[in-house]
Amino acid sequence: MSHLDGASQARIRTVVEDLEQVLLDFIRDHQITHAEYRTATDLIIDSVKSGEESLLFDVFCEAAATDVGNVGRQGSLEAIEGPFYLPGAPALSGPLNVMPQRDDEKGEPLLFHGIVVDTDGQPLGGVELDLWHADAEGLYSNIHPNIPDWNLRGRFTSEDDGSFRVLTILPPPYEIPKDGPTGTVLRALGRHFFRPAHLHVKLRHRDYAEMTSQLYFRGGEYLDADVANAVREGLVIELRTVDDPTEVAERGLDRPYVEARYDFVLAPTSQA
Ligand code: MBD
Ligand code: FE
Repeated sequence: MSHLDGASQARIRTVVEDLEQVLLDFIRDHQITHAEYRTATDLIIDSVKSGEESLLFDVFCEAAATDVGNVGRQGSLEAIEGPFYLPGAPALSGPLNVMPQRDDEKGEPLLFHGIVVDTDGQPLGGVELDLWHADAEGLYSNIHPNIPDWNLRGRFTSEDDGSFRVLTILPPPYEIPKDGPTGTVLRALGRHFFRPAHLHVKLRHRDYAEMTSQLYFRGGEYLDADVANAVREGLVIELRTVDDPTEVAERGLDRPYVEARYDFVLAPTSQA
């Protein structure tokens, strides 16, 4: 088993040889010295070893790759996964799924709901939604310290009518780790470190292509200035504040919350 299993020999030759040529031209065009070359490779190695995972590349490049995949796509838009997805999040039980959280989890309650359909608009039950996002401090469990494992990470399933509902908290705009190598690069470029508030979600069903989305909130800070340049119009959802006591009580909640809806379209495996 190698990383390149599944890629055709022709494709590998085409893209790897072109990448090689681009980098060689780059080195000559900019007269990159050996010291600069080694600085770059050390920085890349450090960014991985220091636990930033793919952060450096995800901030600079991942959105371009998802844009390529979205051209002509039949399912909902895909979005960047970012560096902090982890498989194996706790399975929640519906119909109102509650994300794993601390007793005193900070942040406004968020009810995120919608339906999952196929490309003909038929509701799809049994779709696994794998949701993960930052806490009110902008930190991710299992990545940043002093957070219970799997906090604000959970998997749940759409109902027979395609609907899903999950109760969590509204994440804030997120400052990416700025004390590591990626931060060093961004600082040197004079850029800030913020991403707009977002939810990450993957959807899976045996008969459909797995997809990765990321949703942002209308009116939020940094929508136009995402350090990862990954916001796309179709990924921005509306937030509605629910503070009518009757409506709050009907939901079984004890304080005002915000609600957001997004409907997903899954594409068949062969023609995502
Ligand atoms: C994130 O949460 C994220 O989504 C990206 C792209 C980069 C860093 C942290
Ligand atoms: Fe994120």
